[in-house]
Amino acid sequence: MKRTLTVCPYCGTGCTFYLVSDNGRLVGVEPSTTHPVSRGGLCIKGWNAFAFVHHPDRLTTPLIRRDGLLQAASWDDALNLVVEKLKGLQKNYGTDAVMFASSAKATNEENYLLMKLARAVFSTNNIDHCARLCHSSTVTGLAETFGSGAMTNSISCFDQTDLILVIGSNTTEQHPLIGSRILNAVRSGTQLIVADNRRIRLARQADLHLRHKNGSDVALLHGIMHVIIAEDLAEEKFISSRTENYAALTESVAEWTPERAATITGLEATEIIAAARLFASAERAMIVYSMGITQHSHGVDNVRCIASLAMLTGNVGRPGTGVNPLRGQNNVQGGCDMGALPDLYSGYQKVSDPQLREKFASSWGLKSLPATPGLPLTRAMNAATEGQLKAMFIMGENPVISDPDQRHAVATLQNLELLVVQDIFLTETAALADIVLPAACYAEKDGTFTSTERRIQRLQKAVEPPGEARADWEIICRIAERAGYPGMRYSTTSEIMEEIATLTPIYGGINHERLDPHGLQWPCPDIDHPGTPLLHVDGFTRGLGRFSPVDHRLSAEQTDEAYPFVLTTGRTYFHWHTGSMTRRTHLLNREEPHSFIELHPDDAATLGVRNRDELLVSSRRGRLKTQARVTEMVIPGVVFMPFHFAEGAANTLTNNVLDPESSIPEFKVCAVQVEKLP
Ligand SMILES: Nc1nc2c(c(=O)[nH]1)N[C@H]1C(S)=C(S)[C@@H](COP(=O)(O)OP(=O)(O)OC[C@H]3O[C@@H](n4cnc5c(=O)[nH]c(N)nc54)[C@H](O)[C@@H]3O)O[C@H]1N2
Ligand SMILES: Nc1nc2c(c(=O)[nH]1)N[C@H]1C(S)=C(S)[C@@H](COP(=O)(O)OP(=O)(O)OC[C@H]3O[C@@H](n4cnc5c(=O)[nH]c(N)nc54)[C@H](O)[C@@H]3O)O[C@H]1N2
Ligand code: SF4
Ligand SMILES: [Mo]
Repeated sequence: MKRTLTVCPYCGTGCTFYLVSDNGRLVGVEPSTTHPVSRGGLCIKGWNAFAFVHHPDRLTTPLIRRDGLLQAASWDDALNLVVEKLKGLQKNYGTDAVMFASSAKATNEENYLLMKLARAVFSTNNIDHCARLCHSSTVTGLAETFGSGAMTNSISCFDQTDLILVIGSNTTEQHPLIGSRILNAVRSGTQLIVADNRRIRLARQADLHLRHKNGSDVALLHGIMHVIIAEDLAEEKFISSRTENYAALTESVAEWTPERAATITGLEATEIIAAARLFASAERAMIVYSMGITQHSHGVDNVRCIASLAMLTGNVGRPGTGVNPLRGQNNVQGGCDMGALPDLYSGYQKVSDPQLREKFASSWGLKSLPATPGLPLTRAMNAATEGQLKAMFIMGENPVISDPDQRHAVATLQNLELLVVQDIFLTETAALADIVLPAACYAEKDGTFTSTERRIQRLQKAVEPPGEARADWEIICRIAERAGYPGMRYSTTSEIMEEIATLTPIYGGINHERLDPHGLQWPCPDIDHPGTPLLHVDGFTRGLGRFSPVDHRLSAEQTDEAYPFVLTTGRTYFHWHTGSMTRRTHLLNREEPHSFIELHPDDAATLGVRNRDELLVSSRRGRLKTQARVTEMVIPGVVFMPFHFAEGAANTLTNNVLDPESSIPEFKVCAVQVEKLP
């Protein structure tokens, strides 16, 4: 038996484990007892992370659509066709007629290379990835207020805090090993406020559970800040020495009495007052948030309010404090760090800055690089519908199931003149492609992932990829080669990391050797730097922290007679997003085999619905059949669906309306009708 230490391919918590293999086949997983985050534990997805790797559905050869059918092809034919078609479309319609979608499942090295391929070889800034659907509101909101969009503190801080506010994060299910840290902290006396109207596991342990209406976080946070200021609980010293624009904040929350906030949130004014007093009384308070905050048409405003609350109470820059957006995918932090974003190179260096363009161009052996920022992924989908975008190269994403408004997403992808999908399985998206490229999965390659606490860690190859599947980085390099670009020849991923380090100040001191055994946290500017567990200690990345006041806006779609329920969507413990991996993992799929919808017992009674009844759910965009789960997890008037299931796909219902600043879709609120099927 061989044991290979590597990083979990599921969530951004960043647990490491040993893949156990026997004769080239994976047979199990063993946790790492010394790792600072997993500490000998794993969640059920981690324990089962070997199971999909040898699944018979794995893609083993390139496929080209001929006579309407995807047929096996050689790598040479497939890659020649990719390059020929992309270049041809660019010749006819301009370089920005193509879009690259990178992958938070792929390594840092691979994300860096795909962004280099887009910019250096295909001369477009049209590159983005699923962070657009996820924490783009964070990247925008925290860059403005703090100067850096990442989690300010470290996971170990949960052991050193007095109070944790969990707002819009189902931590025990979605970041299980962080969730169990929070539960441990609560057991040893840390106070817990949960602001989420679902009765999630953490809510049952909370000192205060705020079940406010979906989409009302700005009102809630305004009400809380109003009370803190009115009752003189603000941290004046921190505000005067470390921040700017405070007067504007006080003005913007002046009218947000708890009574006014109560009418919008559906809470009692006393609950808002209690939350404010509890939060402000803590010596060290941590804020944890995730999709309940970001996935709104006012997601950036939500993030701004969270940043303001932390600064107002002096909770930034010390252990056990901070603003902690939990990043979702195993390497979505890395995808952002590597510049798989339309306006930024690696290390958040702006494409619009001529000096930075010059730096990247000269390192990449080019005279110039494109200057105008590219399209965010969600806007690219719209541009494709309208015909401005002609081709998409999608590496490791499955938008048919994960994008809002499925009918729109499918029509868009079908409207393209060229769709290339590079995945490990023939997903619903790959099934629509003109060319499919088979990729190696995490267990079959090396490189690095960056976890939510900015910890860059090494994955190591445990087994060979199936058939002719190749690591994403090798495929990207071969495409560059065929396109006639000589600057992408690497024999190892560590050579790629050396290049990243020279161009990316926050990764300046990173090389593969230094990452053993437990990785390093960026910023790590030089080779002697020990890494940075805590951001904004003496000053904010941008200098002074900026209070950014916001106006209150309702969610784009409100309920009415035809669509009387609020639908909110999210996840379950057992499945991963579009299910490509977890639905092919027997033990996980057995636990949660069907699409379902959570419905409050009062609503069920009104509709005459019993547990497990088949329901028809419809919105202005589409309809689906699913199974009722009658439960007090949700409040009356709100229904919840996970989006993991292709049959009964929640995204047939969701609303493709975007936050104007971050371009994130409003996955957390739309209006639906629920009916019992005869
Ligand atoms: N098992 C599993 N784990 C995962 C994933 C997975 O698919 N499966 N995905 C990963 C990824 S990429 C991500 S981004 C994270 C997401 O992790 P989370 O954000 O924790 O997960 P969600 O279920 O999307 O939403 C969390 C909570 O937001 C609440 N919510 C909805 N609307 C509102 C609102 O208006 N205000 C507030 N305050 N709360 C609201 C919901 O009730 C829900 O409990 O999970 C990661 N971990
Ligand atoms: N309704 C609703 N929709 C949502 C959300 C929501 O809360 N509600 N959340 C949104 C969020 S936060 C996110 S992050 C997105 C996620 O959306 P996606 O990123 O589209 O979802 P995944 O299923 O994680 O897709 C990852 C793909 O990568 C493939 N893959 C795995 N490993 C590799 C590899 O090494 N190489 C390659 N090339 N491919 C690989 C998998 O097979 C899979 O097809 O969904 C969004 N959609
Ligand atoms: S908590 Fe996240 S990283 Fe850890 S084992 Fe579970 S899915 Fe993997
Ligand atoms: Mo995500």
